[in-house]
Amino acid sequence: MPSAHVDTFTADHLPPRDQWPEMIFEGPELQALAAREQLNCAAELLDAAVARGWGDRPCVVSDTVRWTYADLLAQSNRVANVLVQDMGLVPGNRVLLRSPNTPMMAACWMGVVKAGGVAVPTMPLLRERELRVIIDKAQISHALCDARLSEALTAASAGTPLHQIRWVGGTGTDALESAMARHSTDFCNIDTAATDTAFLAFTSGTTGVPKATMHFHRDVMAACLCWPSHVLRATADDVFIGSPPLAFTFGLGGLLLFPMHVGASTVLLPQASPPLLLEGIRSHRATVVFTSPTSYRAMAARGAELRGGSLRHCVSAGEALPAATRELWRQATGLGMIDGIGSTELLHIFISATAQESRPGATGRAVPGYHAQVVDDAGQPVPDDQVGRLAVRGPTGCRYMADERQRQYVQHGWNLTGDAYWRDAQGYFHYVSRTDDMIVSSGYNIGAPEVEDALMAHAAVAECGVIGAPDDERGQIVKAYVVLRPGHARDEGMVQALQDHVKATIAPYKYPRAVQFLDALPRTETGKLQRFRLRDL
Ligand code: 3UK
Repeated sequence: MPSAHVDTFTADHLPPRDQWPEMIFEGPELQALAAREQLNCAAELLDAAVARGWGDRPCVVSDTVRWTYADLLAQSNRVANVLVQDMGLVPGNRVLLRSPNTPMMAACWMGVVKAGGVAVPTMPLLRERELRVIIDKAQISHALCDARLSEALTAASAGTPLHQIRWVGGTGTDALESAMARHSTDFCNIDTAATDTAFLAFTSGTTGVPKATMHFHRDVMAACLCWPSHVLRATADDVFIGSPPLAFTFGLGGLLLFPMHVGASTVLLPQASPPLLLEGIRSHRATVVFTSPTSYRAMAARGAELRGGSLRHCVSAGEALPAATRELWRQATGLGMIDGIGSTELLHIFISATAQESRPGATGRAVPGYHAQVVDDAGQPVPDDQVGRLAVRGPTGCRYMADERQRQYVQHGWNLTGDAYWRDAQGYFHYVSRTDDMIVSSGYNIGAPEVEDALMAHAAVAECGVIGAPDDERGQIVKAYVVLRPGHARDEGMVQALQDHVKATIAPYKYPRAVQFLDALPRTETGKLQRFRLRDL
């Protein structure tokens, strides 16, 4: 396939072919996709939408902006012209994007990809040090950055290849919008190969140097054809909203790619803490929401305000959805939930279930297009009901840019997500823990999330995190860190009550022998509990 990348950096840093996962394209749509040699996913999602007659439909919306598909196309084309004509972008160059979720960020993502650039979206909260690692690793030459976030990026770019920056909302000669105003709303898309890299997603890894996952133009379209078509089944009348940043593939898919694929609109909130997300759902009459289990738990307190409202689909991912949270949400709002496990490596969700087909305690079944199995340490499938390592393959998969850890994530052609799961006879996959979060106490295997789930069903518990703490006698003991709801005392009586509650809910040997109260739990920007930081306490 003729690559359009003049700058061959991403192609040069792909993992060796024999370390790629085996890719599967099942069914007529994915087969047709696999057969296409040239493909630009931004052209596919945007130019094609307007050509299809969706030009006047609302596309990206915020509290201050309401762009149709035609508007987003015009803005993206202007961004592409600025990149190519003013900033000297050559296809294959990496372009760092740094902004909260806004319509302009959507235009930047599309503009970069239309111009054959490789988008590298980054989380707004990253600091100079973290940005520098990304700039060095991806050899970033260009950046489009929200002017309010200029400080860390300016500092991080010193002495790196990053030499071209335009500021969104800036006022100087290097402001993006004033440059855009000087350019045409027409742009001739770069005819990239389906297997040219469209964007790099850095893992929200809790330890070690961040890894860059490489996603082709084809991968973007493959993701649109799987989970959204088979599980979410949204339509052009849907209004998407949610909290994950566009720099997190959960947010990129859920809040940009998937709504555009069906001609729907998406509400981009620069800040989406639980109260702001709840307000946004109400004021924009959103029908589809993407957020984390923790956020649903927090919103449930005011869930009555959403009852009988616009919401139809509530999607939870990023962390295991505790059965208690699903139930709390149903009681508060009357709404079911779609749980789904996805990963940065696989781009989006590969095991999931509709609200109707969900089973309490299970994530769901393999999404059509993906195959999943539970394997032992040698990669051999284990019988149903037995805990092992989750292995997945399908039309997307892990490609770490120049990273030895590729051999850990991909083995025997399967993606190993690092999760312990078991499958039941109906093909539902049940989450146990991260493989390295399994607690072994007196020879018993105990998954931390199962204990958290039990604790969370107690009325006094707002949030909790469970780890294995070293113990001379038992090897490890179950230790719980608990954030109490307001009005509950942090005393011995509460410790006893929580322990008794767990013993009465799950097998008594799983109860937390140690309980410590905290004001808040350590979390990543994507909302994941950082168990390693609990271990360090
Ligand atoms: C965990 C879950 C149980 C699991 C993601 C949807 O989370 C995403 O990507 P990350 O790379 O993390 C992947 C890991 O997170 N996980 C995610 N969802 C669930 N565990 N139940 C779930 N529903 O350990 C997985 O290996 O940050 C999620 C879509 C795109 C994503 N990138």
